[in-house]
Amino acid sequence: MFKKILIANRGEIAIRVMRTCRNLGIKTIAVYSEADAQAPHVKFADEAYLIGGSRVNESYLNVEKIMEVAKIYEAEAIHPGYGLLSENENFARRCEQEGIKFIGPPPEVIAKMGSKIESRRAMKEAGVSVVPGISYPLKDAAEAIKVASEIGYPIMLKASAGGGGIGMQIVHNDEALIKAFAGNQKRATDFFGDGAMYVEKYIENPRHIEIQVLADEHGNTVYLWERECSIQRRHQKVVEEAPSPFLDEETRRIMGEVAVNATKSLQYKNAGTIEFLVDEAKNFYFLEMNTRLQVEHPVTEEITGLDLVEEQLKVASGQVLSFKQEEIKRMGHAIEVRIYAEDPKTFFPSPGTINKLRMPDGEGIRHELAVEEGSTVTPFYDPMIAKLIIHDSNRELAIDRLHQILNQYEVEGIKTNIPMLIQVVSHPAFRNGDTTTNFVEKYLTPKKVKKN
Ligand code: MV4
Repeated sequence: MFKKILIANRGEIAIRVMRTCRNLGIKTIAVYSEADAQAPHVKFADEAYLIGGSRVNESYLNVEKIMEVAKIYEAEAIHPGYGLLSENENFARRCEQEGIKFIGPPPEVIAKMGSKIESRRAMKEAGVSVVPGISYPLKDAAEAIKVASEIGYPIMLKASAGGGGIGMQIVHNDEALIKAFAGNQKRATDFFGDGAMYVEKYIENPRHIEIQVLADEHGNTVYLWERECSIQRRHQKVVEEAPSPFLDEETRRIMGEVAVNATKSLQYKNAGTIEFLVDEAKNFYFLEMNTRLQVEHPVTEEITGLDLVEEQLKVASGQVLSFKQEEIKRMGHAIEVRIYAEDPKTFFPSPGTINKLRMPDGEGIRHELAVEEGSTVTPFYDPMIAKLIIHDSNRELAIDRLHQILNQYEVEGIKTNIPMLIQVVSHPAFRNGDTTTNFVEKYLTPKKVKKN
């Protein structure tokens, strides 16, 4: 096992990774920006080094500076957390070249999964069902129209380098497709430096269900059940839970086995997630593979009793997976909500100083905090300030507890999305498991009322 690692991240995930390191006796190096001089992750680490200005390009994305710190202070490995450099193949390769272990999959796999077209092709080859569509870049709008006529409208025009809903459009007819083509290509080029696009059949009312996989460096791969993350707002996840209230045992097992086979065929290593769209008839289609530890990993930890960061560290240091598929537990139900510093009316970030932060503790209640009382939320970074994870013996009880605890949260100085979270978890549709990707639109968006 490693003796000392660097955590190339900030906020709750940096602290989360360091907590496991501390349990395992691994020394931690934090890096931080000027804005983060007083941040909790800096205080929590064994050593911490300033790497640049407040903007991420000057600090948390500053590869040269991070590598310099890693080498001088003798980090054996780097954990990238999520976001930032976590899915940057060049960073992973650079670590490899410097003889520092990147805690994640090999750079070639990161690159392949970063291209939606290539990942579709790889998954198809591995026998995974993908959404009907094409797995090569479109030449022009005329070709797009030809493909659309074959698969039938509505379709989705997607950027191969896309993410977070950018470079993605639903299209209902030829005329709209001609319009969408040029605009979407420009957007993709502006955002990702890559205008390559492809077409998929549009799946209506889908659920987003993802399978957690874990692979060691000796060919052993397992799946750690699923997470359902269908409830999102503008491609930002709001609620994540495990198990999915929608899946039956048979579909669950098949999805897990498909995910493991795909992971093996990619020669994937470390923790990863295979995302599926699941339609109303429970057909599932590969969507994307995330080559990192995800924000919502705690719900998987709660139901399996595993520590995913510990497993990542073990396999990255060359250890063999210590359990078999049949030994993986599935206990009760876990739900995570993300607490953001945002104005509940406008949904814009709400920067400021957190004067008060109180929340109940207890059995089955887990907080992953990015801040503490007195912390300042700045406009430089993601405004997520905490995650609340509830684990109970079944979904009904977990929802009841979650509702109660959200009501007891006391946050002063900034606005938060807690009112919106309470609306979701107290909604009868949520309790009924009607957790499709349209949830927020369908149940929480106020309808315009006509006045007489
Ligand atoms: C889709 C889809 C329906 N059909 N693809 C959204 C983010 C990006 N990663 C893929 N997304 C979608 N792709 C086809 N062919 C619907 C979505 C989608 C969605 C997916 C998962 C969770 C929430 C979503 C909200 C809107 C649209």
